[in-house]
Amino acid sequence: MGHYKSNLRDIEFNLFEVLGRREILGAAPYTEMDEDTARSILSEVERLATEEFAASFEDGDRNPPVFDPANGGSVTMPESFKKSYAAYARSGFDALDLPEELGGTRTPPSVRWSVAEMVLGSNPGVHMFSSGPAFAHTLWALGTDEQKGWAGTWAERHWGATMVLTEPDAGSDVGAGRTKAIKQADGSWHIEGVKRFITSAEHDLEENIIHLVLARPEGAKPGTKGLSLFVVPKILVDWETGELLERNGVHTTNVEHKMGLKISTTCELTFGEREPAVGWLVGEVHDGIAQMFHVIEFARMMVGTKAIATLSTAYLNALDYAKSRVQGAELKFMLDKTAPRVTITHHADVRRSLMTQKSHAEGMRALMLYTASIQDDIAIGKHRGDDVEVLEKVNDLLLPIVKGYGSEKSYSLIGQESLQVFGGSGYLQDYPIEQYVRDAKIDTLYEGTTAIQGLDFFFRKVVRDQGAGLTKLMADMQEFVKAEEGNGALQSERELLGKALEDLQGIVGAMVGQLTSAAESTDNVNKVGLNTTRLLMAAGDVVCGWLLLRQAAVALAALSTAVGPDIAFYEGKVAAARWFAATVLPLLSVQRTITEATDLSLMELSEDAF
Ligand code: ST9
Repeated sequence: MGHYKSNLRDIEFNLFEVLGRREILGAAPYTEMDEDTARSILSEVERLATEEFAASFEDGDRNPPVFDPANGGSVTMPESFKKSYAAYARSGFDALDLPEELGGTRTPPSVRWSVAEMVLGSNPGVHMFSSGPAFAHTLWALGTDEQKGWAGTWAERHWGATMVLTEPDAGSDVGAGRTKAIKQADGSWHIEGVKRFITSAEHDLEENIIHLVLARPEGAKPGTKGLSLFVVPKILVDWETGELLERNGVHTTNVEHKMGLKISTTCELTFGEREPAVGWLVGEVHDGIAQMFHVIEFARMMVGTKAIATLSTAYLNALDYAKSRVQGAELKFMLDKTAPRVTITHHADVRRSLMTQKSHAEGMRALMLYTASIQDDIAIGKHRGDDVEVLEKVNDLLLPIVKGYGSEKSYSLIGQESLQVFGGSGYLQDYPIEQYVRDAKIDTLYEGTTAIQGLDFFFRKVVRDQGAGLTKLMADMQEFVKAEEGNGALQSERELLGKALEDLQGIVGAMVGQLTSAAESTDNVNKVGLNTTRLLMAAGDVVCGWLLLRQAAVALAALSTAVGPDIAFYEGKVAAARWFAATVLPLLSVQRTITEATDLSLMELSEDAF
């Protein structure tokens, strides 16, 4: 048995019992995807994830890729991982993203992210190295007519891909990038500079890798708005015939040694040092940062999904262990040294821990799939010619929550709760949890740190969007608070949600006030900065609480006719929602008090006092 424990029952509950995805399957543009096809894809992915992808998870950590700087900066991947990767490529499920023009079957985002959850939970490297087709889709969407043809070749040949933003002195601050682009007489560009932390930039899984690179054309303005996006192949291509030509002047000059996620190569890329690194401007327009954000938005959703998937399998591993580990007597017999020893699921603190993990893992899966369902509705609405602006704002608002809240909560709960259930054994490599902890830490860092997600959430998704997404989401949550679904059984939980909503509004209101007061003294904007991460996490708690309670209402209704294992499943859904409402939502009022009381004393403290 591999390490990965899936929860397809819960994925299908989200899709078909809560989010009503049956209605959108078969609707244009997803005419090829009916419910049976979606269910059979999900069941086959679950099989692949638990068997073939999971098979190399541990080996990829213990025997990571080998970098050979002497051999032109080559990387040899472990044989075990090559098999897992090939199994995904063979399945064709890594190309579900693609339009028919690129050989795909249009699949709604909710189904695609359900697939992604299982692949990412089982072996994140398999998903990340397989991003080539999705990147080709980006070039197809943004490129010139000629470049759309390149995208076709790229997808068909299954070449690898990278997103190339970060530099040694330009991490969160992408606009500080110094990599140059110099225009050539034939219309191509020469790229010169060093990029760092580039995921999947070198491997021997595919014959070619296509880099999407942000660089600054000579004379362009500073900051992100002066950056343009270039397509730079590792090996140059005759795009007419698809023939591979000579090596391009982009080389991997280092592969980092990391705490976790060791199977994923994190590379330094040097452009134009030995020979010219030739690139082409994507779409022949200088709109690099906006173009790159097509990829970044997708990647942020992916990172949140990876984190949530890891918490889910960590919880299910902890649950299995707790059901078989016998230790101590029940608390009520604590004074009787002869009392029977019991499995640790009988201990109150273990139950607290397990339900904390379950409610967060399932709440955040609900958050991820709800976000994906909004993406379904946007795509279908656009296809019909409907106005989808508000839906787009809701999706924009939810993305930093999926990424920032999803990664922070998952990492801390895997370390604090899942591992802890195993006692000292959790610290050993005999169980997968210590690797989960190491592999999941990166999720709070790459694709924009949690601090960046918090800034994005408040300044861009709330203030700049004039609350459009937030107002819609708040209204939907308010409607649930006032509704009578669940036959009154969830009355006190609805009240707790209503109070948490008020507190969330209070936090936003306080921060808007702090921002407004920056007109009198610009320093006051730091009061906002002291609270952006707090707001992001508070918003995550409220949205997850709402979605769990929606699920509980569905589960309560289903319980009247449920039979067999469904009874425990639905009871578990109701219990998780009640637990979250009772133990997490009340904490919002403390966060509100802290936000309202924020002053500038921390900012005024001298550096020496830290
Ligand atoms: C990395 C790799 O970490 C990690 C693993 C990768 C895994 C690979 C696999 C991924 C698969 C992907 C497949 C792709 C498939 C796609 C298919 C789709 C067809 N939303 O606020 P301003 C734009 S890589 C949208 O002034 P600053 C916008 O254009 C490294 N757009 O920013 C805006 O203009 P306007 C990751 C946004 O102060 C412009 O930027 N690194 C958003 O100049 C300027 O905005 C990072 O993530 C947004 N949320 O710069 C960087 N935000 O305002 C983190 C901005 O006119 N740093 N734009 O609309 C940041 O995000 C900073 O906030 C900053 C600030 C750089 C944007």
